[in-house]
Amino acid sequence: MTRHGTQAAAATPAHDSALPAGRAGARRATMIADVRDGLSRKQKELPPKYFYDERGSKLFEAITRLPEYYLTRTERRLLGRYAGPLVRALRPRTLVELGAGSAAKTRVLLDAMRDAGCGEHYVPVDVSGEFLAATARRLRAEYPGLRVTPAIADIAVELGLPSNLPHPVLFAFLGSTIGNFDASAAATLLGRVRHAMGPFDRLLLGADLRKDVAVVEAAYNDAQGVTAEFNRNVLHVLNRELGAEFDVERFEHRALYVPARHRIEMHLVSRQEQAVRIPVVGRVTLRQGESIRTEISCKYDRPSIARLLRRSGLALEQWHTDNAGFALAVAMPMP
Ligand code: AVJ
Repeated sequence: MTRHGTQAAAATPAHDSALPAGRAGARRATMIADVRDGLSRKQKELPPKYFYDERGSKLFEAITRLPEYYLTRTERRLLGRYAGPLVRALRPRTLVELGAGSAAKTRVLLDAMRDAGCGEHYVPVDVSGEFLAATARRLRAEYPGLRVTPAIADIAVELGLPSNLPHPVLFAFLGSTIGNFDASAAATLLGRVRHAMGPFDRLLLGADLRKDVAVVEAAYNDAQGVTAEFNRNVLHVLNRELGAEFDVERFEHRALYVPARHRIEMHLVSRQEQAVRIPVVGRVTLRQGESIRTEISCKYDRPSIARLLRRSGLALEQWHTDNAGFALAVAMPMP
């Protein structure tokens, strides 16, 4: 698996060959704390950020191309229509993208900036360091005049932005990733963005909207089972990175809409009573039918987005939507 020589392999865990020992150690410590905390709750939980190792990132890419998963293609259509006018009005010198992933939609914004003759600096922020490095390399080749400064950070904790970014900055938080955070965590996160903003900076936020429950549930229960594999991938990640002993086949994918909370929840349901050994963390037992919640994906409407922004010190300035039920919001800092 690793391309390290034996010496390096002895110094750093084999699974983290692309990362320096310090960062790998920090990721491991955070993961242990997250797993210990999450799996000791009454409703067991694991944070969705651990889906995204290389395999998980590829599975997510495959999800975005599924017929049932309307979010990505709807957002891209909206971006195609509104990125140009937004960029021409704002003339951003820097684009900061939170949760950048493979930056597929980023090109729409970068192209608009290039066409308007205004973008100098691109800062993709993501937890997945491997993916980020590959993305940065590709974009540097595609946009020769562009400075690309990737920031590896868990945006739930900090944004990890370089200091002295040239303003105006356009912050983009796309894909409805905001939906992975409950209301208070989302306000904290957007408050962090607000804190980094100057008066002429803007936030472009992609948000999935409330709609027919069957349509939303189908998007998270695709016929090909890609989402199920994506969901179970978090167990593969814990097995590899912590030496956990999850038998992945003993867990079933479930995604259901919880109307009272306006959100999809993804769970891994234990097919049988079982005990799972996780080194350092300990032994975790599950009853038959007991689940681990692996993700929430909140759905919004205009008032709930306006409220969330207000709680974060931001004001809703523009709202663009279409009939597929996805929205692009533009927010400005409240003075
Ligand atoms: C990347 C968090 C926006 O919640 O729709 C896709 C992740 N989970 N299918 C989402 C996801 C299951 C996705 N986000």
